[in-house]
Amino acid sequence: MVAAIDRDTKTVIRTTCPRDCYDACGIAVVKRADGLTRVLGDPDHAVSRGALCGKCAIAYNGAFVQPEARILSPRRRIGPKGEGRFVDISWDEALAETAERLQEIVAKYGAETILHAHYTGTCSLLAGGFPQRFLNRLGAAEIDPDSICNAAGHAALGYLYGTSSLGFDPRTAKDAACILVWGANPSAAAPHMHKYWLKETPAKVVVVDPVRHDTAAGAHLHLQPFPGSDAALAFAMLRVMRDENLIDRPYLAAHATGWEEVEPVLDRITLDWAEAATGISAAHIVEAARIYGRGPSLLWLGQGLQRQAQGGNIFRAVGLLPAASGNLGKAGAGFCYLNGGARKGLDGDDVEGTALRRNTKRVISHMDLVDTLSDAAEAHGLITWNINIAASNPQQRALHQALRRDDLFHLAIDPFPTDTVDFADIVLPAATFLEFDDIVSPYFDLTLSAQRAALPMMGQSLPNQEIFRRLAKAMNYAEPELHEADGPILDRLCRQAGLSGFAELAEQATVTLFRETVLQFADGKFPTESGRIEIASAAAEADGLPRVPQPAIEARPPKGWFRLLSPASPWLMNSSYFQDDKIRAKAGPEDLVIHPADASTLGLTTGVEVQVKNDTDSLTMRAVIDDRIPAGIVLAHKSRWPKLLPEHRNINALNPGLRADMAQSTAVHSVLVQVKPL
Ligand SMILES: Nc1nc2c(c(=O)[nH]1)N[C@H]1C(S)=C(S)[C@@H](COP(=O)(O)OP(=O)(O)OC[C@H]3O[C@@H](n4cnc5c(=O)[nH]c(N)nc54)[C@H](O)[C@@H]3O)O[C@H]1N2
Ligand SMILES: Nc1nc2c(c(=O)[nH]1)N[C@H]1C(S)=C(S)[C@@H](COP(=O)(O)OP(=O)(O)OC[C@H]3O[C@@H](n4cnc5c(=O)[nH]c(N)nc54)[C@H](O)[C@@H]3O)O[C@H]1N2
Ligand code: SF4
Ligand SMILES: [Mo]
Repeated sequence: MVAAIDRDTKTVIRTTCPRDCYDACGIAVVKRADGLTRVLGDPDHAVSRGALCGKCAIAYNGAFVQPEARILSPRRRIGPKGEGRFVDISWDEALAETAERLQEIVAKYGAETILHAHYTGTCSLLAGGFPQRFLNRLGAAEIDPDSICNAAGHAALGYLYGTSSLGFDPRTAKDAACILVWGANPSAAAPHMHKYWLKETPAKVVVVDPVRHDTAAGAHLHLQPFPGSDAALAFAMLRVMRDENLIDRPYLAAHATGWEEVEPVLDRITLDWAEAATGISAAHIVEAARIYGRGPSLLWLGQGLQRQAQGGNIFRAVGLLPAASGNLGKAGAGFCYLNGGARKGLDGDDVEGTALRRNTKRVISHMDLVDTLSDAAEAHGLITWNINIAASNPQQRALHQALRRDDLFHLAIDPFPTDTVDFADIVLPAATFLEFDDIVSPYFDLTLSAQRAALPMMGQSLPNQEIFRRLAKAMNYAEPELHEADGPILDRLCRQAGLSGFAELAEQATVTLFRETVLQFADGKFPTESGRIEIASAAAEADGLPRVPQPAIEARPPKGWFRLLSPASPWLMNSSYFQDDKIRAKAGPEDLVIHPADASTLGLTTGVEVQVKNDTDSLTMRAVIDDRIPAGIVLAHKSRWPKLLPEHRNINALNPGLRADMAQSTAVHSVLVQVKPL
């Protein structure tokens, strides 16, 4: 095993990357005879094949293992909020002080005035889930995690298919004639799927994305819609498919309800209209519809696609394609938003202690975080863990202002001194994934992987789950679930997935849970109210939404305005890794990509500084003139650390907190800005 690594290798520990990433790479932590440790891709892992992505290859051998980059001890704030001045204190002091402050808030104002925000810091099952046991018992109000990322898409697929987390099995790509990647950028967000999965399939790859990113550039066909116009494209493709007899009427009759309410709409759809609405040529629309409609076809539903003002409707419209063409329930067919743990048998409610939940009423969208936090009556406490809201969230300037409230008790838990940490009253040092055992359930493929303790915990840091066990003790909570050790939970999870226990998973590093390729919805059953695909949805209607998806498009920006897209950077994981010097060198200055036609109107050349502004804020950025985006759009990458930027704010300063049409979810890709030379 791992013989290829190095002759001087002393020991190799096989573990797994737990980032919020489709790939879930196998990792080999190699301890060499000369005492050096390297964190490398596991050559025996089917996805990573011996190499991590560029960002993790740097950060896991950089900031993650550098004591000077980490928080090594509990801390108490001594300076004004936001300045990041702290003194080290002991665990006992930190826990006692935290418990006292939380108890006081519970007694005076109620536990629901303690907000807690968490998300993608680590997606391993214990470090990502176990803290919820404590927070459920406490009765804190959760800031809905998915509302900053993908909640609109979940809601839309919920109406249509009854689930958003039973995706296709990627192994069926060998049987596909087409893979349609719609609003995702695998070349940045799933680099190994880009490099291997999409290259090794016999299928034609079709990409729908306003940006000609590397996956789009390498595709058989790339359609470049204007953002927010994808529902028009989906309806135009359905129209072509109908005209060419590619609608699978027997499949619809057997498995769907409401097609008859969509079909008359197709009569009004013309290619001329779709061309004008989307900016895509009629010839390309026809070609895409033919390739997809003939199938068998896989549809990868990206998260960028639904971060729009009409993102939910767009998802319902694009989600019609598999149903209408019968691209479900057979080899080489299906769609994937993500694959949840439940389909692998994992009991998330057990890990998260859902039964302990005391506050069932108050869930707050990230889009309402600033308003809630700014109101002294609404929020008395804030617990941030696995998240860097000061970098990732909208309304950045107002959020930082709200975080400065002296009457807000803020506990932050992170391995690194982020902008969010700088606002906290008490900081607790989290260990990283390299330092404790856990389980990773990849959200693209149907495997399960072990995360192993490969290095000692740095300083006094502890895994999230141990931190929350200690908090439970400090609060005198007696429920045994709050004190359950890791071992039994890890074993239980493994047994739920059909293994004998964690030892078996650790031994194998990654386990393929289903021997045969799983066919999505092979039984023709859908977990909707009717058990069928609900093209016409009473549930949507009851929520004040149209019964059926609409061929609607967002208005183009007014003259002088641009649509700002700010998707994932290949060099960052959300805001993570920006503190690493080598990563910052790779990521370069804060660039704003502008189309040559717009640049010429504005008199801009590459390298000049521009002011990017709207009613929410303004930023200074460096113009890069490039035609990988259509005119009318500007492109920047999300989430650098504000405090490491000259203006102490990042691209999220420009997001007013726009929301999609479903689930109070973010519409970050609908933000409009003006651009001027400085
Ligand atoms: N402009 C713009 N903004 C966006 C987006 C966009 O497309 N455009 N995308 C949005 C999306 S999709 C998302 S998901 C959010 C993500 O936003 P966040 O969830 O805030 O992601 P990160 O910024 O990586 O912050 C995760 C934090 O967890 C910490 N961490 C890592 N491991 C551990 C651990 O084991 N324990 C603890 N306690 N902490 C740990 C990391 O150090 C880091 O500070 O950002 C959103 N922001
Ligand atoms: N390197 C890296 N990888 C990551 C992350 C990261 O920050 N960095 N973040 C992780 C997280 S939290 C998430 S949620 C995933 C997200 O990964 P993806 O699902 O790939 O989502 P994004 O990168 O946000 O955006 C994907 C694409 O959506 C496109 N897009 C924007 N608006 C529209 C539109 O109106 N129509 C269409 N068709 N396309 C549109 C953008 O141009 C972009 O290329 O990636 C994960 N992986
Ligand atoms: S972030 Fe993704 S691509 Fe990079 S090492 Fe982790 S799993 Fe692999
Ligand atoms: Mo995300």
